[in-house]
Amino acid sequence: MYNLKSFSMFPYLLLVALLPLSFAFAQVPKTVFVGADSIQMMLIPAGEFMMGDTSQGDHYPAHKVALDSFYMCSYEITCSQYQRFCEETARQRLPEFWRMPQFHNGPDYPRHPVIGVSWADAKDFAKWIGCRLPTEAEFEYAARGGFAERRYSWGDELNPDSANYKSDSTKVVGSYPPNAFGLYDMTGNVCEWVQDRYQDTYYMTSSERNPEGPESGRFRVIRGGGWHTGPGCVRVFHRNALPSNWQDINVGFRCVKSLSEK
Ligand SMILES: [Ca+2]
Repeated sequence: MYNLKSFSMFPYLLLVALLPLSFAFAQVPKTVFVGADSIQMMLIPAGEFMMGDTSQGDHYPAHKVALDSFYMCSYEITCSQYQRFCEETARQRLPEFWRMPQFHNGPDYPRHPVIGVSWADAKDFAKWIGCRLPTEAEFEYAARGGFAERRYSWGDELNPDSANYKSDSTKVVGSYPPNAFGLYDMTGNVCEWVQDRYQDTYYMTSSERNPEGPESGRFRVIRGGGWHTGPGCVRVFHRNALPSNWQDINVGFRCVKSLSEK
């Protein structure tokens, strides 16, 4: 039974109980750097959002998803970062379209996003820097930048000044303004491989918490639209997919890291 003395102690006990929790959050930096090239990653806070859209398509139905916090690369992985990976791991296979100037891919374009990499290439790079590919849900949540029910990362109107799409080539990463999470080119420049397999009806059965995609399927999801895609593909909920061994002029990637991963 509580007496007056124990009741008066309650605020102090609560403070003592919460201190470790607040201390833990205070220790989480907003920005971290990974790999030999000190690749910048931003903290994406845990939260819930409505994934998908109410219109017809494989992005239907819109459904609630809850995600844990994670770090995500501020920029798409560049040619120079991928070249270093190939050199330091003695990788036998370079990307497709490497040293082809018309695609701005290779050592002459160090700050352009690397293209011509397969899903496995992207996954290997991510592992090399102690990271992984984002899940499809993590990508859409991060691309929305905390904004719900928007058609594009920047709002509801298509704006060619906000992203590189339907153009002649990739551009130097970060050429357009970042979104509200401090991430660049989540829309456009290159489509980006994510971890999940593709299934057009997956949203009908997707789990609500930290979904990781269907368990089978030959195709892997690509997200965000790229320089070589039209306006429909830059919608923030738009889904697309390719065979996992495909190497494309319009597809690159970026990485994420869970807070629990060292
Ligand atoms: Ca992109």
